Amino acid sequence: MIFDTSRADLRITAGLPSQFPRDPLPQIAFSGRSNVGKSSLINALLGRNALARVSSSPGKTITVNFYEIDRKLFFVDLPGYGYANRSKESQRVWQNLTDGYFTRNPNRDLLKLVLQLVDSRIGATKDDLTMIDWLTKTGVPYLIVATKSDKLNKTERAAAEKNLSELAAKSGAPAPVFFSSKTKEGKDELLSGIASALG
Ligand SMILES: Nc1nc2c(ncn2[C@@H]2O[C@H](COP(=O)(O)OP(=O)(O)OP(=O)(O)O)[C@@H](O)[C@H]2O)c(=O)[nH]1
Ligand SMILES: [Mg+2]
Repeated sequence: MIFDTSRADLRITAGLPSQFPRDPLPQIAFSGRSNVGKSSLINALLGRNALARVSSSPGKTITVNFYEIDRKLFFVDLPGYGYANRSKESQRVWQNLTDGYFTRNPNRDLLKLVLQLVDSRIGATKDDLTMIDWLTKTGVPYLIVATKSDKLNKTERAAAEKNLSELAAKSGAPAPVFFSSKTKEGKDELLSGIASALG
């Protein structure tokens, strides 16, 4: 599918699964830890500076944000996980929304691809592994995106490539894509991965 990334708008900010859109459009979801770079990736893919809010206070907003692209598809910014100072209540809200997105989403069959973000400097955390395991088990197609690649030196890059490639191979996922919202490394590769997932 060819889509015009310059035609994009925030359509829905859902705090409850009942607010998820019913429009029969394919969805591409962005999942990962709070602060991993989900909103920055969405902005980079859409060639915008500030459509998706880049947070100075990570993990504050617990919403699922649906960006409608060219009236053809949704980019879905899922709430970040692994935020250290999260209260029990906000953990419950996160769980309800995220479980809701994957299990009670009226358009679950239109979810074509999950971009599972992992901070390339930190590597996969326990929460990332839980998410990857879960995506593998449910059979949702997903791609591991190693974010903030501009922050790695050569040695760190080689180590991150080795670790994340092994993780992807073990999980039956495609090779990870290294991405930087600063240098735009990986942007074209991700856009073509999204286009091919849309068929
Ligand atoms: N150097 C560098 N910094 C980045 C990159 N991507 C994101 N950041 C920074 O990391 C911080 C978090 O980025 P966001 O895009 O808001 O992360 P998020 O995953 O959307 O965070 P939440 O919405 O809180 O879950 C911001 O300070 C960004 O400027 C990158 O590729 N390189
Ligand atoms: Mg964000």
